[in-house]
Amino acid sequence: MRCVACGAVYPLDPRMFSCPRCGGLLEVVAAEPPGVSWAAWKRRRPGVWRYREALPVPPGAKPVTIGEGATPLVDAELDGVRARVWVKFEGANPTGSFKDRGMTVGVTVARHVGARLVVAASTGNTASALAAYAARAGLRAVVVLPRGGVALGKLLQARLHGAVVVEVEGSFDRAMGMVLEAAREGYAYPLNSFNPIRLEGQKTIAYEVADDLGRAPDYVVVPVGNGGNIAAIWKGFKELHEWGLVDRLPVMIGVQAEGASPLVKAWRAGLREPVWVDKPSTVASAIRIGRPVNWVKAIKAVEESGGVFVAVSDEEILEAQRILARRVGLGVEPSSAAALAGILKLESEGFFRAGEEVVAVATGHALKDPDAMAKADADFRRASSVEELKSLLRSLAGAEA
Ligand code: AN7
Repeated sequence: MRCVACGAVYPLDPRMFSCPRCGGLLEVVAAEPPGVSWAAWKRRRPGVWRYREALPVPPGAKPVTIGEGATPLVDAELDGVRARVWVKFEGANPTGSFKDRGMTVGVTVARHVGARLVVAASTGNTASALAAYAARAGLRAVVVLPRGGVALGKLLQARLHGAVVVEVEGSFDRAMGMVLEAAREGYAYPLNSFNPIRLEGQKTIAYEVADDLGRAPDYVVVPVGNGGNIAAIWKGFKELHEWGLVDRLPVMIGVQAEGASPLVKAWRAGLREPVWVDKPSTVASAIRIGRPVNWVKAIKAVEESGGVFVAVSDEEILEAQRILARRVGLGVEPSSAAALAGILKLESEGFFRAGEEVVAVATGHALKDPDAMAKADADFRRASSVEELKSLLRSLAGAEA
């Protein structure tokens, strides 16, 4: 493990969550797996564990898996957009978000090192993923959530899988602060993204995109909350590049909602540290985060790759959600739609060249957030007889013609 702040290097320790020397964030340094090639990997079933040599899992550990990863990479075929937009639909994971990739690895390691009780603060998706993987592993899960700040589907999912759900007053950032302190004092094994082992699972988004396309795309666009995912994906591409499995690197673009955009604010001001947002506010509740714990890694990913951070409004997010639902056929939650909103904004500024390949990481499923769907459109028709139904069908067929 290496400290991203001071560079100190340590042996892999799944119970070390910050640098003992300076308190900085740690990352796992993955050695080149011997004998690895696309051909060898492609002989295995697709999914996170196809790439197991590149994951920090001890040989004796039995994977806690529910079939995560292997999500579709969909050609969006968007008219009027010069770039070629692909959507990596992470909503197709077992609990409906990319968090499953991190949890399959994180919970596997937690169980292997003897953890009985696991904990995470969450805006919702981490909570539902942790709940499901802990259930699968036979561990007790506690999730700490901002009261009133979590989409209904995620909240109930966490309970469905049997996690203890703790609601706290205030924002996600307060919940995260509480979990950090309790975890540091050893009360439970934490599976938030300050745990670098979880992020190792999430880097497989990069592996799968390269596996499917046969190359790295020009750009990868990621909605950013805590900043763990964009850092994990960048790390994944860098490893593939180091190991000769892709011949170039993509440019990473981080998208935040205007009302919760500490990293965009910093970026615009030319700072390389975030400008904390005390009361983050956006329709995209998953990324309603004002103090991203992985800010160092997220800024590094964007900077090293030559990318940018962009902010999008709630209206732009909901419009992108509508486009994905009604033109592409993909139902994504608002936070995920932020990726396409960012692409459309950059496209309107002439950012992309014709034919450039852009992958939008659609992080979570629309079903997670029924209230957002209701707000987007809850216009229902009624028919009290078959005659009324026929008349409606006639008028619709007429409108078609
Ligand atoms: C759908 O579940 O932070 O930048 O606690 O659920 O790695 O934080 C969720 C984050 C994007 C941002 N899209 O990823 C949580 C949580 C969706 C998300 C993000 C989240 P990071």
